[in-house]
This record gives sequence, structure tokens and C-alpha cells, in this order.
Amino acid sequence: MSSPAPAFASSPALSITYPHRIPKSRFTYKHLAQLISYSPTTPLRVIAHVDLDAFYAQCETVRLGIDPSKPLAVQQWQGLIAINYPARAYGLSRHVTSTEALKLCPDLILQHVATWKEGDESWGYSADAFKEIATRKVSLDRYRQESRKILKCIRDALPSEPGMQRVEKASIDEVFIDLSAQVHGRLLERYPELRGPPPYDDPAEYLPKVPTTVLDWKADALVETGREDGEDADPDWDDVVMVLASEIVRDVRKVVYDTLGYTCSGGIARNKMLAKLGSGYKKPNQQTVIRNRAVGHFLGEMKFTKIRMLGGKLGDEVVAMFGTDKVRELLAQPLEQLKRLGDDTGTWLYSTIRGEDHSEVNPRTQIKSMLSAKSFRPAINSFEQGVRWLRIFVADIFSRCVEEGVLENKRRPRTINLHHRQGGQIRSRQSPIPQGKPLSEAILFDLAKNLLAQVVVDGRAWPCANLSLSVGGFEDAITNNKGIGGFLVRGEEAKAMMSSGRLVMSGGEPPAKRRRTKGNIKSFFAPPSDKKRDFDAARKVLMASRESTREEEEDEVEGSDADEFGAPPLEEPKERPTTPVPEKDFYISNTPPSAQPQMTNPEPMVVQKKRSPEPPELQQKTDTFFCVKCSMRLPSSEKTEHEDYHFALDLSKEMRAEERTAPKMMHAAKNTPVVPKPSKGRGRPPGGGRGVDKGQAKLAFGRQT
Ligand code: DCP
Ligand code: CA
Repeated sequence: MSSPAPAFASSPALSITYPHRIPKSRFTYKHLAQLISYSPTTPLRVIAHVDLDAFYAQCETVRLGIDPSKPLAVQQWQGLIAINYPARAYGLSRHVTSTEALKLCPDLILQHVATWKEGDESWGYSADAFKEIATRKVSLDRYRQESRKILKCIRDALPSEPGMQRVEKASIDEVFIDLSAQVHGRLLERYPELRGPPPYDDPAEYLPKVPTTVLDWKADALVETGREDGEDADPDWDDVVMVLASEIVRDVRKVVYDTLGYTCSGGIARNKMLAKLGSGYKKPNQQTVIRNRAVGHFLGEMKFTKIRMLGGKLGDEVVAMFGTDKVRELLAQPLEQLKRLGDDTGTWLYSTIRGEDHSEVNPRTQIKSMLSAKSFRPAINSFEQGVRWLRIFVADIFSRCVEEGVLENKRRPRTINLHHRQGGQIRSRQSPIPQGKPLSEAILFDLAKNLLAQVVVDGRAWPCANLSLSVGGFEDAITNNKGIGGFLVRGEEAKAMMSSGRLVMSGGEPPAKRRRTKGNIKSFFAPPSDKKRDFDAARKVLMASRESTREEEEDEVEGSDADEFGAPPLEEPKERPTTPVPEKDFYISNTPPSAQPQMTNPEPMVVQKKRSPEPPELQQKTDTFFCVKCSMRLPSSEKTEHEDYHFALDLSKEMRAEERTAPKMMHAAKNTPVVPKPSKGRGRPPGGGRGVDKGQAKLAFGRQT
């Protein structure tokens, strides 16, 4: 990358002339006022997208103090995951191996991504990492840290007054910024004629015309209109807001560069979809403005597979159905035809290719879950090996929890989840994370080990091709450290408890069959004695954990606050530990809900106990409930079980999605059909599938390393 210092100029003065071609603006006082409240429907709305150039590669040049004009690529095992722009000039892409890359560009600096190695206290950089795929696991911590710094820098460059800043972290290296309110402020500053009340106090009155015919766009790439009259028509306020927004984006990019040394590209347009297309239009270190008058021309020339959400499976489906990947040709299809993809998807596609997107910039940035995973090539074959990996996963996850503020008791996860893949079968085990005491690495490790032990004791755990550990249900921590809060089971936690039985996923077999094969030691991969040792080790872990759980429960009851037990009924039903109930064994298949879940394998568990307003017998006789998910009315007595079924089913879908997508993250090029990073043009639009938080998705599921 030649990395010129960004072409950041001082604020552009709009050159003023006085045209008489249009007496009034096309926009009203209402449209203008709507900017303050970030209305997604005002035609004056203005959104920016900022995307770091060759992000991981820049992280390495910055970390190592390397001249950014030198070609550099970030290596992961034998592949490349990020290539800086100078290296791209040699034709390098994510599709070439490190060996091929060095042939194409002998001066290439290859930096392997940081890794965790078993036994290490923390992740680090190692020259031999690429040779040790079997014993190491990738760490993206450095990139996450840089990402956080950049996000802070961007926020600091924007106004801090309440309501004046709306930033959405869309992935590890990109943000959306709704600039509407800030631009509104600048408009009033620069154009006093907009400050007064509307004529006749009527917000439907049109704004005065823009007092200029020429706007100074400075160095921004300006998407052309492609139509004579489009370019010739006098500027209106929607053009002015774009100039002001591009001024802000230029400043933000300059602050990021000056403070941290990173270049990024920007897109400015009336919505998120167009802004994102804008930031990718000219890279690196540039920004592109798509004026409203240019939208038709800009999109018409484009392949719709470049549009957010159309980069993956859905895009392929559309291409297959309509025999084209061009927006222009798809525009000819009436809405009814597009609805062949489904009503919601068809409607979404119809407006999207016309440049409409009313989705809001969502300032929520809090992490909901964290995942650490590893695909094994070759597969692993023992409990001991599995536990060694769990130690790394836990260290990885715990260090991220610390960054989330678990030590200060700011936030903490409520559930821990283990996914285990053997052949085509995925097993999942969940357990609640005790909330009564400070979270520690040791607690997480014990829980994780316990979950793996459950899988092993259940049989057929080996050879294992993939293990992943996640924590979820992050909540702001409650401060009561002792007492009933320590073991009350609520929300996510209760769900995890309910599902903490075996979860046989896609390709799985019915529990009965599994039980039949459970003792069939000859079918195991390793020699029988090893298998027995393995089984015994796992069982020992389970026994030990049961002992300690029992002790802890007794402790908690003794030490609990009697007032809380005796407190009047709360409005929200509370759950509390009661008598042991059978652990549930979910078997996910296409069989009807009534047949599921199946209960087997009695284990001491905690059950949720709801306070009911009328006697349970009466309820059972008379009550029914309507399940919106399967449009069925069922007896209330089956409600919990039925909800369990849906919960398990949803989880199975999620896991299948992860399973389908996660392994591709390492090597997949941009716009491949991968769900985890929807903001990069993947995933499915509203109505077409499960919404995944973008930044979150990438962080959480891009870790299949
Ligand atoms: N990434 C990855 N695997 C992928 C895609 C991306 O590991 N299949 C990582 C490496 C990238 C970072 O995510 O540096 C950001 O992804 P981008 O798609 O934004 O790509 P870059 O930032 O590398 O390049 P660009 O300048 O095109 O944005
Ligand atoms: Ca990028």
C-alpha cells in the first residue's frame, strides 16, 4: 500500500451563487426536523459507513512498525486471511496459499496470526505457528483490541452531546454512523434561513431553495448520475447534507489515521445499504458519496450479489431463479415475481434494488455471547485431549470476559455451552454458570470439563472433529454475592438447565439407538483399554462435580438470606431449586412436537417452579395455550415441555447454521455464502432468516480456528 496520508482538507466552503431555476426545495420543514430524531424515513437522512482497509494486515504493520507501503499478508496456517494493498498489486488474494503468495511476491512479509498453545498462559506470536495447526489455536485478541481503540477514536471524533452520536459497530473493522442529527446542526449553523419556523407554522411547507448551484465535494469520489438532467439539476438540501456528512467522515478518518495510524474507507449515502456499497467502491483510503440523484445509475450498473445480504445463499437463489446477477435486469421483474422467494424476501428485494433501506443504525454494541472453537485435523480421540483444548478455550473466553468487566462484576455470562462434532453428528451440552460467586477461569474450566465428560459418558464421543465452547446470556451482573441469588435459576439459565440433556442434532440418531451402541466398545476408535480409561476419566469428573454441587447447594441453603425466602410473591415468577427431576434428553427430528422432548437418564437437576394464580389441578383441566410457532393450541400442562422443544429446535438450527458457516470463515473470500458476518454482504434479509448481530456474529462465530 502506498499509504498516502489521507487527503483531508479543511471544511469546504460552499461557493454561493443565486440560481432562479427552482423557487423552492423539494423538501419540507418536517423532513428537516426529522433529522434530529434519526427518522429512517426522512428523505434527508444521511448515513456513513467506515471500513478499515485490509484490517488485520494493517494491525500487523502498525504493531510491528513496518512501512505500510511494503507488501504484507496475514497468514493462518497455510492460507492468507488479510492482504494489504501493496501486496494485492501482485495479484494476491485470500484464495492463494502462503507458498503461492511468496512465488508471486518474493518480498512479501508474511506474518502469522497470533495463537494459543496448550500450556501457555496467554496467546502470542510464534514463527513456527503455521507448522503447528494440531497443537495451536488462533487468537484474534490483538485485532479485537485494535478494533476497540479505533471505535473509541471514532466516537471521540463525533459530538458527545446526548442524542448527537449514533454509531453501530457492524463487525470487527466497520461501523455505520447515522449523521442525521449532527448534519442537522451544521445545516442550521451554515444556513440561517433554515432556522426559523416554517411559514404559517406549517411543517408541510417546503424549505427555501439552496442558495448555491455548485457544491464543493473536495476530493471525494462522487458517484455519477449517468443522466444529463440528473447532473445538471440544481443542488437541493439532500445534496447539501451529503457534502456536510462527507466533511465529517473525512475528519473522522483523519483522526483515526493521525491517532492510531490506520487508513480506512468511507461511504456516504441515504441509508446503510448504499453507504456500505460506497465504502467499498474506491479503496483504500478514500471515500465515496452516493447522492440520491445517483442511486439509480449506481445500482443499475451493479451486480446485486454485492449488496448486503445478497452475497450468499440468497443471492445464489435469486440468480438461479431469474437467470441474472444484474440489478438492472432484476428491476424489470414485478413484485409478484420476486415474491416467489417468499413474501417478505421478495418485498425486501424489490425495495433494496431500488436503493431503499430503512434499517436503523443500531448503537447497541454489547456482546451477548463469546465462542472459542477448533476444528481438528486429525480428529482428537480422548477425553484428556479434549480437556487440554478446553483449557485453551476457557483461557481465551475468560480473558474476553475480563475485558467485558466480569471482574468488576459489570457484566457476566449466565450459560456455558459445549458443541461436540463427531462425524455428521453434533452434540450440545449446556449448563448454567453459578451466579452467586465471582466468575473465575477455574469455574468455567470445571463447567466445561463437566460438559465434555457428559458427552463422553454418553458414548461415541471419538473421534471428535470439532469442539467449541461458548458462554452466553450476558447480563449486567447482580451484586448479591451470597444467598438465594447465588442459585436462583432464571431466564437463559433456566433454559440452559432445561436443555442440559443430550441434544442430538442433524445427522443424529434416536436416543434408543445411541444407548444400544453406548457400550459397544469395539466400535470405538481406540483400543478398548484406552476407551475404558477415557470413559472412567470422564465419569470421575462427573462424580466429583456432583459431589461438589451437592455440597455447594447445602452451603447456599445454609447461608441464604431467610428474608428472601419469606418475601412476598414477586410479580415475575421466580424459580428456585427444588426436588431432583429427570434430566431431559432432546432428540431433534421432524417428528411432531408432542413426541418431544424425550425424558431419559434421571440426574439430579434444578427445576423451575412457577407461582401459579390458581390450583394446578384446575389449570390442567381447563387451560390451554396457543403456540405461535406451530399455530397449535395445547394443554397448559404441556407448555413447559413444549417450550423446551422449541428451544432445543432453535438451538439445533443455530448450531446447524454455525456448523455450515463457521469453518468457511477462515478461507472464504468476501461475498461467499457465509452467515457469520452479515454486514459483509452475507446472511439473509428480514423475514428471510434469523437476524444475527453483525459485529457480534463475526466475533463470536469467526473463531473456528
Ligand atoms: N477476515 C477473515 N476471513 C474472511 C474475511 C475477513 O479472517 N473470509 C478478516 C481479515 C480481514 C478482516 O476480517 O482483515 C476484515 O475483513 P474485510 O472483508 O473488511 O477485509 P479487509 O479489511 O482485509 O480488506 P478491505 O480493505 O477489502 O476491507
Ligand atoms: Ca475492511
